[in-house]
Amino acid sequence: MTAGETSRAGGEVRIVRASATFDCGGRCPLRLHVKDNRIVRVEGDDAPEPDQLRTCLRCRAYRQMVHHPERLMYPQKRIGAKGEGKFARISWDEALETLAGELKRVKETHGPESIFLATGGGYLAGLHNPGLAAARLLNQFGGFTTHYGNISSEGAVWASLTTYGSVMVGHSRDDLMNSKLIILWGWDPARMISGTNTMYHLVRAKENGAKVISIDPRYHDTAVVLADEWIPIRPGTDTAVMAAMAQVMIRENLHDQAFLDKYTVGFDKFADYVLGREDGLEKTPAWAAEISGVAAETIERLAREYAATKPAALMDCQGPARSAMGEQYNRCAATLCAMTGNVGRPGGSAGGGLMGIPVAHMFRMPGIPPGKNPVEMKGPKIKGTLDIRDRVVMRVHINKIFDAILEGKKGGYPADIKLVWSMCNNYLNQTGNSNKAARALKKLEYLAVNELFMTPQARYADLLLPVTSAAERSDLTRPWPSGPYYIFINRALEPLGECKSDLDIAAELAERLGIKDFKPFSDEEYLRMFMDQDPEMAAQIKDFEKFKKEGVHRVRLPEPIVAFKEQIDEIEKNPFPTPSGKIEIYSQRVADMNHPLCPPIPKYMRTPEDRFDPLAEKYPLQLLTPHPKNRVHSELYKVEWLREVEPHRVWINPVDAEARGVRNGDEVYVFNDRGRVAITAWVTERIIPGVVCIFEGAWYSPDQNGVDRGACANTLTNDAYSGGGASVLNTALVQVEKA
Ligand SMILES: Nc1nc2c(c(=O)[nH]1)N[C@H]1C(S)=C(S)[C@@H](COP(=O)(O)OP(=O)(O)OC[C@H]3O[C@@H](n4cnc5c(=O)[nH]c(N)nc54)[C@H](O)[C@@H]3O)O[C@H]1N2
Ligand SMILES: Nc1nc2c(c(=O)[nH]1)N[C@H]1C(S)=C(S)[C@@H](COP(=O)(O)OP(=O)(O)OC[C@H]3O[C@@H](n4cnc5c(=O)[nH]c(N)nc54)[C@H](O)[C@@H]3O)O[C@H]1N2
Ligand SMILES: [Mo]
Repeated sequence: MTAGETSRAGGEVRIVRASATFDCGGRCPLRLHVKDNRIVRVEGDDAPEPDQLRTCLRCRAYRQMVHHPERLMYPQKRIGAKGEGKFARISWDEALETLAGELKRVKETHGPESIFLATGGGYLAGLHNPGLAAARLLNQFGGFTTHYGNISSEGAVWASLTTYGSVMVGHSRDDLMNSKLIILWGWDPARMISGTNTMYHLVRAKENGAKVISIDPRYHDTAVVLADEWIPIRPGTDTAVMAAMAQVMIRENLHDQAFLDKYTVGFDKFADYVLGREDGLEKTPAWAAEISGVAAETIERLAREYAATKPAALMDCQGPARSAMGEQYNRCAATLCAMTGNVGRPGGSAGGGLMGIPVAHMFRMPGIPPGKNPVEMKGPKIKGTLDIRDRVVMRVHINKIFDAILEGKKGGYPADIKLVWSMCNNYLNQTGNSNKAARALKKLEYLAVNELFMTPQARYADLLLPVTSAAERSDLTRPWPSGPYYIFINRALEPLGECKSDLDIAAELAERLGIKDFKPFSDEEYLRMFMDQDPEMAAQIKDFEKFKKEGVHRVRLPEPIVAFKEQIDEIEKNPFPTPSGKIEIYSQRVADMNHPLCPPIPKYMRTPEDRFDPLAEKYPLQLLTPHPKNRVHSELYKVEWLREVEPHRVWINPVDAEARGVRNGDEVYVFNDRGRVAITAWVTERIIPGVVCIFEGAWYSPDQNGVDRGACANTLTNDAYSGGGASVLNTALVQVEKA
């Protein structure tokens, strides 16, 4: 059907070019068929090969989310106990008056630092970006406290900055066609999206003859589809295996010494560690086998194959790095990429775990800048990620938000938090230790939540403000830095119910707080301005109306983008953005930090709640909590079509299941000292013995006995962070028993 045609049921159907704004790494161009202010059908990109950006399963179910019967449609205030979920409808007038009053009260009684702004990645577009709007409002109001640290990837960010001085360490995905060997090291892009067409390019690379090896505790979907070999590994032990691969390469002289001499510093110190000259312990394959469960012969073979096959792409990512020593895995992966001379080469890779392409400045999110935060301007400056410990002074680590609410200044946090204004996140559900988070939310004086759904966090609110979905707004967006394309979201629907965008909520609140001219322009005027003022976008997109009509602007790349190609082609002219100008296998900056958990060269180190922790006697299983294919974190949880895709289950190996009398489909408890979840068991050899897996994002839903019937992974995880700032969401010991 094309625009203007009549549908079978009669009535005009419009086709609107738009996109969802999820935090998934991709961005599907969508054609929304709209009739009577309802999306009646969703179609994807209609560009021919090879341009077509393939639509994901989540976007195909988009209309069930937008029109879900449980969408919040009007403002509400709490009438029951905190967390009980009892609310009464109120007017926008009352809602905004109350929130304005609470903000003033808390600022006057406790100071602006007692106001905490909790934002997240739920809406990744520029104009209506909730965090930007609220930060701008609160800055003008007197300031606020907030969090620092990327919950997704702080380990990888730290590793990339340490090693390369840049976070743009990826290649455009079409460059996979140039690889002869692709190692998926903790990377499963069939499920998570590292750029909309990543799987398409991986399949083409495979057809082109590339060998694909997957190293993961799970035999995941990408491995099922593509891998020639699956190398199962125990969680948190990748760095040991990588160090042993380096040992094999050095012993057999397989590494690229000329490359190391020219482009890196500190390889000798890493070699001292690997060969045991530093600590008397040689990092042999036998040593790594004992730790990781990967056979010594496999490690040797892998080292030889990776060193000999050129070019080869070692693709490490962020999942294994979201753990107690996570950054070491990305640091060591980058070191192997340098040892094999694969950095800056087509078909190679730089490691570092982030995969952002170095033209990402083209894909900066346009938006209204939030200005300066008076609360932060008072205190010590927040420095770069490398100085992570100093940053704690004025902000709260993202995995410590709830601990900060509970402990306040006495606990070493920058403020006694009294009021939280939350939007675009569901951190009760999505950061470590949900039971503790629930206690913290009960302790608050006031919690206001802008939301589309009654999420677990929204249940604890004193005030609920209903927000529009991306289908109800016009905006500009783009994928994560993997592109390369821009998207114009045309508004498909009039706002449903009484919903408003966060920007419009902030603007109305501004009036009540005496802040003038908060949103002087219309949406359309703003979007035009963003495009004109962004030099890269203005250079790309000449015709605003055409872009709007087509909904997508594809950036033509003359050739695949390769991170650090300039440096490798001509290091004299183009040094790496590190202090030494080279790839820092040894980092003096890290050495100067003198942090016991941040060695200046990558190292395997033991951690709390690893397999050797005495706690393993009580809780012998390691818990993995990867991202769900049928949701984006906790978003889309209510969508029935997507629930059918994959029931929420705990993966458990037959060896572990039998030892506990558990059969496939049984109800089980998974538990540790932090909490207990009830969930169905999936007994499968797709996960190794000693490890269980619960996908993150299922909604926390404790019963009267404190058993989480929703089986949220974070009921079991820890609210700690690593030396480099990674949230330790993949380091938790648990036990399983039949329910
Ligand atoms: N469908 C969907 N896509 C998403 C998201 C989503 O929620 N849903 N979320 C998006 C976001 S915000 C992010 S940050 C990215 C996250 O993307 P990633 O960080 O890549 O994803 P994860 O699912 O956490 O983990 C990736 C893989 O690491 C493996 N793994 C875990 N621990 C270890 C280990 O110690 N060693 C090894 N070798 N492997 C290990 C897991 O089994 C999993 O297969 O995904 C994005 N894409
Ligand atoms: N155990 C475990 N936990 C994890 C992870 C893991 O690997 N394991 N991964 C972590 C990662 S990488 C991430 S990025 C985080 C994600 O953590 P969150 O950002 O908290 O996750 P979401 O579930 O995406 O929550 C986004 C919320 O924003 C709402 N929303 C959407 N659009 C809008 C809007 O326009 N305005 C407002 N006000 N709200 C909106 C959605 O309804 C949803 O409730 O989760 C982390 N949690
Ligand atoms: Mo993330």
